[in-house]
Parts: sequence; structure tokens; C-alpha cells
Amino acid sequence: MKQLLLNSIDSPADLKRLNVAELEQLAGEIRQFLLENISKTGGHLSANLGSVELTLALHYVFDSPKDQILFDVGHQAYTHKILTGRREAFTQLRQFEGLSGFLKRRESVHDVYGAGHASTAISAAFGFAYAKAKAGDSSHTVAVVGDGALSGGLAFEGLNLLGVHPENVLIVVNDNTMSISPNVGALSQTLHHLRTSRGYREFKGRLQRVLSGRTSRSISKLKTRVRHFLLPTTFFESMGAAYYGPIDGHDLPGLIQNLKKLRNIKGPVVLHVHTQKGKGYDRAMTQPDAYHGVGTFCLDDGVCDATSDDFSSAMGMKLLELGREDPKVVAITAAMSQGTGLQSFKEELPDQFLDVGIAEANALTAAAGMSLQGLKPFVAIYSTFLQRAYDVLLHDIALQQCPVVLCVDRSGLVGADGETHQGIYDVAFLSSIPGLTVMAPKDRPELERMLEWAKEADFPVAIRYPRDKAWTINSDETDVEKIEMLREDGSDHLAIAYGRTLKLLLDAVEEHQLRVDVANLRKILPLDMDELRELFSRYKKVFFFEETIYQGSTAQKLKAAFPEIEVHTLPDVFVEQGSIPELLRKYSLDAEGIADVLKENTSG
Ligand SMILES: Cc1ncc(C[n+]2csc(CCOP(=O)(O)OP(=O)(O)O)c2C)c(N)n1
Repeated sequence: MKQLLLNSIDSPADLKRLNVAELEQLAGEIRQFLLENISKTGGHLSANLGSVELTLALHYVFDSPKDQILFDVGHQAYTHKILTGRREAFTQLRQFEGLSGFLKRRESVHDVYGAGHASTAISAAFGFAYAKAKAGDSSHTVAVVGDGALSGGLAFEGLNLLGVHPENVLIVVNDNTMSISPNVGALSQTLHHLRTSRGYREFKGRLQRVLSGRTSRSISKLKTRVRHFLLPTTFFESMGAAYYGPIDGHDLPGLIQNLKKLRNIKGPVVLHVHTQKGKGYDRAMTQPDAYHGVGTFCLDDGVCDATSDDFSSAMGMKLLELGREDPKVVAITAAMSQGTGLQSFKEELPDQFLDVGIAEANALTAAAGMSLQGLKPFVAIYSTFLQRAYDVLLHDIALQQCPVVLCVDRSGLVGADGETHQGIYDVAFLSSIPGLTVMAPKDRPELERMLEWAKEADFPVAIRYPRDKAWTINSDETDVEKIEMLREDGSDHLAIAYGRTLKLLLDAVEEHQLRVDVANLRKILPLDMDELRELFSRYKKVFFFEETIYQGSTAQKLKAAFPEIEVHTLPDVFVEQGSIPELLRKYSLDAEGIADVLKENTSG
């Protein structure tokens, strides 16, 4: 398809010159554009295919950036990026120094609020509207929130706040029935009921006919009154917001008409929009979860099956084995069963599996309760999303010494998702929690042994592993709580690391034939200072490498205890997007960077 209209759209103002038929043509062109580009760069496919008309209608009716449109998570905002002057940057989507896959204030004045993590838009929109009301600014504030993001506690807190305030916020609930996997929870059932209730739809139709001709304000009031009389109050109404919908989120004229009507209603208003995730690409429509986030792929053939050789899958397979052997093992996810490798567990042992929705603190607190009743919960969670659960980890799990196991996936650099998703802070915040044991395997067999070991532990354990292929270094059987010597050839230099960095360190030593002894730290919390002191005392010089920010790092603790050692970490910054090798290169934590440090110190 030629992109005749799309090529003339460089800002929302260009959009406003089009009529509805042209907008519909543009929606088709945008879908084609998304498919062509995402298949070449990778990115979030299904959510973006599903939100094309909704985003067009929002930019058609509202006046961005004066009116502020906040997208929750931001992974579904590609059409917004296209319409706000960033079309040509899509060849560099999610690439190093390229266009972000999420919303970023630095990237455009139209990205009024940055995002990457879910469920923030309603609270943030309240904040915008509150401040604007104080300043006498009458522009509109819109929060676009998925049904999945609504399962997060922060979204409920936002609604709870908004419902008793007069601030004008339009919340557009983009309901496609999917989180990444099918959405879960009671609210998801409520949305389903609203979408499918025949009585309600017929009633709406009749009411619409009766009311045609009245002003939108009086329609709104009358509708709510009649609806309350005939039907149970919707969830949103009981939270103090006016509720409209559900409407078809691919019907541009309907969307435009409704948005125009609702933009002038005072107070919090919810517009429930029903969309289809993956719309316009058969494979994504039938498997929206497999096409949620994709790497590069061929449009004719679709994406290949997910890799089964990474650390996430290795964790999932081992946990499945433990779950088969012991019915007390429970696997818990916060809406990430695919990404954390729990899909097979979910299918084979559904009675031992729990998806709590995008609710990380809820996952950990529920696990705490289970563990005190004799179950053995394993919570598989990305490092970046564990940030949401810091308090409950400290207050519920560590303080009470609940024997919960945290499988901290994608710890370290994560690549193309960028700043919002890097797993480089967990060492720092986990270190500040007393009573927590944190392990980091060097390879797949060690991950499996740590999972076995953690299953028997009667205290909380976190096992952190990277987003990477699960390699095997050896099949060592020594105590996983002790430092492992991997190379000892009489050198007076020792290099020590853990996890991915250890693998890169070994690569560096082998590729450059460096004469350095190598040790695997394995247990990064609590550090056994006596063991370390004894080890370090045998060497003239010790180097420590770690893929995390410096503040709060193991490196910082080691440096404080042993000032003579040399440590290398990431700087204390928000690390940008790029492939993991590119980022490791930039920060000299790849095999080359490590080799440079060691060569400089060991030559001569
Ligand atoms: C706090 C947090 N946890 C998990 C995620 C991972 N995640 C990204 S998108 C998504 C699903 C969002 O579903 P929904 O809001 O319905 O949007 P859709 O993709 O269906 O359009 C999840 C779980 C996240 N971004 N933030």
C-alpha cells in the first residue's frame, strides 16, 4: 500500500485537515507502516495494531500538547509517535541512540508524561488536572489505560483519588481483554460483563434513540440516572466517575463523536473502548500474546517460536520439575507468565500456578501469606518490576523471614526496552534489606542447583539471572553458598565476578590468554567477609567486575571493606536503550573492556 496520506502527516495539526473517510484510509496506512517497520526493528506489535483508530481519534479531537494525552505503559503509543513528527525515526525504533519504544519527555513535547511501567497514567493525569485547575488552565487531560494496566494497584489508587475530586480527567479504558496474556482478576470479569451484557447493550441503544436531540450534559445525567435505576452501578461509577461505553474502538466516526461529547463533561469520566489486540494482522489477532513484543521477523512467515534456551526458560523448566515433585511448590507471576518462562508450568500444573495481574506487591504479599501456611512460593519477576514491591519485600517478606523465593529475571542490562526497564538497580535495593539472601548463578546448571537449594531454605532467597542465552560453564557440585575458584594457575592477580559478568570475564581471560585467577562470587548477599578476606590475602591485586550501578553495589561494599581492590561497575545513570552487547561495550563491561583492564595491569 502506498502511504499517500501518511507522508503528509507531520503533526496533529495535519490530521485535523482530513475528513473521516481520509482518517480511515490513514488508519490502514498506519497499520501497514507499523507492520513493515516493527518486523524490521522488533517492538511492541499487537498493542499498537489495536490502538490505531483510538489514537487517531484522540489526536483528531484533542489538541496535543496543549491538551495532555497520557498513555499508560507507553508501549502502545507508536501511532502517537507517528502522528507527532517521529515517523521517519521508526527505522531506528528501539535501536541504540534511536527512537524509544516507550514515551519519553525528552523525545517530544507531545510525550507529556514518560512511561514504561504500568498503571501510572491515572494518578499522573490527576496530578496534571489538579495543577491545571489551580492555574485556571481549561485544557483537557486524557489518560489512556489498558484493561491489563487497570489490574495494578496504582491504577486503583488513582481512581480512588480522582473519584472524590472535581478535576476533569477523561480516562479512556482500552479494553482488548488481554494483558500480555489473557487478562485476569475480578475487574477484568467486570469489563467482560459490561462488554457482553445483552440487556445493557439493548438498553443503551434504546436510551440513545430516546435521548437524541438533547444536549450532551443532560444526556449524561439522565443516562446515569436511568442506568442506576435499571442496572447495577458499574465499578467506575461506584468509584465516583461517570461511565460511558463500551464502544467499538475501531469505529472512527463513533470514537470521534463520543470523544467530542465527553470532552466537555466535568469531573472524572471513563470511556470504555473495546479494541482487538493485533488488529489487521491475522497472526497477531489469533496469538496476541506471542506478538505482544517481537524481535525482527518476516511478515509472511510470522515470528519463530520463542527461544527455549534462555535463563527464563531454564528457570521455568526447573521449577516445573520441582513443582511436579512437590505439590507445595507454587509458581507466581505478575502478568508475565510468558516472559518469565512459566508458560509450561501454567499449562501443566494450573493448580499450583497463580497470575495476580500487573500487581507485583500483591504477588509478593500473597506469597508471604502462602509461605506462612506451609506452601513454597516462587515469584518469578523481572528485576525492573520488582522495584514496585520494595516495601512489601522489606516489610512482609524479609522482616517476617517468610521462605519465599524470588526469581529475579532480566537482572542487569536488558537491551532495547531502555531506561525504564534496565535491571541494574536491584542489587542496590536488595542490599538495603536485612535478612535477604541473594544468589547469582554463573550458568544454567548453577541456576538449577540454586533453585533446588532455595526450595529447601527456610528464609527468603532471591536468585538473579540475566536476559540471555543460558550457557553452561561446568557441572561443578561445590556448595552454592561458597565462592567457586574457576581458574587457579598460580597468578598473583585475582579477578572476581558473578552471573553474566563472570562469563564475560572468563571469555576475556581465555581469548586474551591472560594469567589471572578467576573466582565466582555466587552469593552476593550477605557477603562472607571472612571468606573474602582469606581469598584476597592470597593475591597481590584483586579486580571485581559487576553489571549494576555503583551506588549500593557489591563493588561498593567490597571497596569499603578492602580499599586496595579495583572495582568496575556501570555508572550511576539511567542507562539508555541499545542491544546488550552495545551497552556492555559502551560501559566497558564486555569481554573486551574487561580484558583491557586486566591486560593493562598484568602485562610486564
Ligand atoms: C509494573 C509493570 N509490570 C509489568 C509490565 C509488563 N507489561 C508491559 S505491557 C503489559 C500488559 C499491559 O496490558 P494492557 O494495559 O491491557 O495493554 P495492552 O498491551 O493490552 O494494550 C505488561 C504486563 C510493565 N510494563 N509494568
